[in-house]
Amino acid sequence: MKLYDYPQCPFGQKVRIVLAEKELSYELVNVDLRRGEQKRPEFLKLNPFGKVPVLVDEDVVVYDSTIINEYLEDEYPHPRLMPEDSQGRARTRLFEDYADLAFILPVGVLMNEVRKPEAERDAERVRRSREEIERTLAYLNGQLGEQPYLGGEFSVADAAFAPRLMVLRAVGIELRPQWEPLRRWIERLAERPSVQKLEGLEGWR
Ligand SMILES: N[C@@H](CCC(=O)N[C@@H](CS)C(=O)NCC(=O)O)C(=O)O
Repeated sequence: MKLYDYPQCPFGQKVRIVLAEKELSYELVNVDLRRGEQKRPEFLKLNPFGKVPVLVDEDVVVYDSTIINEYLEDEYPHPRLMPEDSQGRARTRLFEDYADLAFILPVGVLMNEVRKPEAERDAERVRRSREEIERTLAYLNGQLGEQPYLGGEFSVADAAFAPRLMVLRAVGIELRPQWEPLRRWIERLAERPSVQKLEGLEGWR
């Protein structure tokens, strides 16, 4: 298997967690986004959107992190990273979609702002992304309750949140004292070898 990816891409990180959890070996092909390699004709043949990650498994080409993770689950079902019942599967898919849209994106916006010298930051963008992240965290805290992971057992939904949960402190988001289930979940995720070996978080953890 080959994974076309970029170390700092949180969508690629979702897929790398799932590959590690399933103990699948693969060749990592670095697509340098800074040099626009994702828009070269040979890469566009793999993914017409010109984005990483892309997985090539023999003659199967799959792009989009959520669809890649579903393919991996279908093709390599052990260990299971999705519930078997349709209700649980729908819930897992909803959480994964929520991670992509309501968490990965605003944390990315905040990371871009925090990287800039303070005088150059867009205060309104910082305020809006912080607000969205905190709303998401409060919701997740409520959803977790006493469960160790989002759907009870570790799943692709936890894998989707994990990379960006690892950088919260570095972007200045503090967990509220009443978010105890959330804090315990983040600690549990940080202990998983699949999360510990993630590349692209250097300087942020
Ligand atoms: N929905 C896609 C999003 C992938 C994505 O946005 N990848 C970014 C890097 S993190 C990318 O390749 N950007 C390059 C570009 O848009 O030119 C997924 O889940 O895989």
